[in-house]
Amino acid sequence: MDVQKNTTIAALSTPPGYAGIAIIRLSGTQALSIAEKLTQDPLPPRTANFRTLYEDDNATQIIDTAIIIFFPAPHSFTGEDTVELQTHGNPLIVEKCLKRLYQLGASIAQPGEFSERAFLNNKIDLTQAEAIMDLIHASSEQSLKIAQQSLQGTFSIKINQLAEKMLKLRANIELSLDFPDEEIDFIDKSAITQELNSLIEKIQHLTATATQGKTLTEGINIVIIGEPNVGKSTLLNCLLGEQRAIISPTAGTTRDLLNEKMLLDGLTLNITDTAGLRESQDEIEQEGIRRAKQAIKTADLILFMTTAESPQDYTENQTTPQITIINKCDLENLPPQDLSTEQNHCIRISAEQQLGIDLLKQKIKQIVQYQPHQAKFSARGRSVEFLTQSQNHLNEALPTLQQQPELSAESIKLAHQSLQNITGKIITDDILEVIFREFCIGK
Ligand SMILES: Nc1nc2c(ncn2[C@@H]2O[C@H](COP(=O)(O)OP(=O)(O)OP(=O)(O)O)[C@@H](O)[C@H]2O)c(=O)[nH]1
Ligand SMILES: [Mg+2]
Repeated sequence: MDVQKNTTIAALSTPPGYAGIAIIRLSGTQALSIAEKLTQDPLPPRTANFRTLYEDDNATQIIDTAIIIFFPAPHSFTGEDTVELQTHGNPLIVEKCLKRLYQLGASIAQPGEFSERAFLNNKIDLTQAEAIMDLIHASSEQSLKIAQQSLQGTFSIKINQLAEKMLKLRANIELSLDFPDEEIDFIDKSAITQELNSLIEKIQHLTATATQGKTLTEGINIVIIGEPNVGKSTLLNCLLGEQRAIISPTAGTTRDLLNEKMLLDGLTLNITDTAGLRESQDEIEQEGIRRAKQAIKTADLILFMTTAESPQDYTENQTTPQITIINKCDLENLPPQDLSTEQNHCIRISAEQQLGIDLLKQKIKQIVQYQPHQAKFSARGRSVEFLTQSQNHLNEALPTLQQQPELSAESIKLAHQSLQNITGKIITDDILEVIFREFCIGK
């Protein structure tokens, strides 16, 4: 871990730019002494201290006046001594102030380093750290609400309760291994089987709830693909309700990937419009097609577009859910319609005339099984993967329980470890690095 606990970090925590105030945060063992050198005046704790900030040791050059609050460890966000400086919101003042803080011994904070320190000092666990990010970036009422829940620990509590039950169950099984020949049956095997089944049921339920939380928190990645000129960009514009992409009757108009977000009943759709797929000699278009194929790989849902005049199939994708969209129904005088079968999702629309768009939206919600009321807390894909992994280990524990209980105990141990990855009780430095560096500076 590159976080050295003895360093004191400083960064602007409010957005850069012009504003009423700007908040600069300092955290670490030197936070107070550095801040007192900046003000040349003592700073009593937990008080709104009105002070002058100086550029030099002689207190001749004034940077600004500010409200300064000192939060002594461990009662601060990071768990370390923390000082918050509320200066006037001018980027020049902020720059001068930070420059002076760095001169006095503070280091430049990495993105997410304040939250990382809060995690390392056990002020929050990993799901709560992620919830802070989700809270800041929530784009709908519902996603805001569930991020608040996770920040307050709703998700962590459920994980910890399950983890506790797993530990107990494993201990019971191991107890039976230690006394195999005892007359007293230390464990009632049927009770243990029952307990394991109940755990499996609970984890299934939690995975389902977490998946809803993940869908609401992260949104879903939708990629629009198809041959040139079928109306992909027209559909993007129609969904967004604005003329975002260039539309033209010339085949091969779009080359770059166009990413846009929209909300569908509180659900964030990250939509990508792509270059039309065809054999091309044009180098730029070839690159566009390469990028389109790359985007397909990370999609949660593919919208394959074709036309009512000559409907085509797209069978290259076998893994990601797909909706075939038959566009330009107006040209054939056909009504918009849901043409889905058991095997295929298919909607006929006219993107230009805006016909059938609601059918498409319904279909999207159906495919991602969007049930916002079932989302109780925010969650990340990472957590859902570990929950699934944990569930798989529990399932493995069931068949061996009677004959080889030691194998069951081992599977339950692995299931327990998967859960600990979610809250960060076991975590490697490189994973932490990935999680926290996605935060913004000053958070
Ligand atoms: N009649 C009719 N025309 C449409 C419809 N949707 C799109 N078009 C027209 O089809 C042409 C191509 O539309 P685009 O949205 O640029 O198609 P695209 O699939 O993005 O094409 P590329 O970017 O070249 O791959 C334009 O002239 C649109 O006005 C539709 O529903 N009905
Ligand atoms: Mg286009």
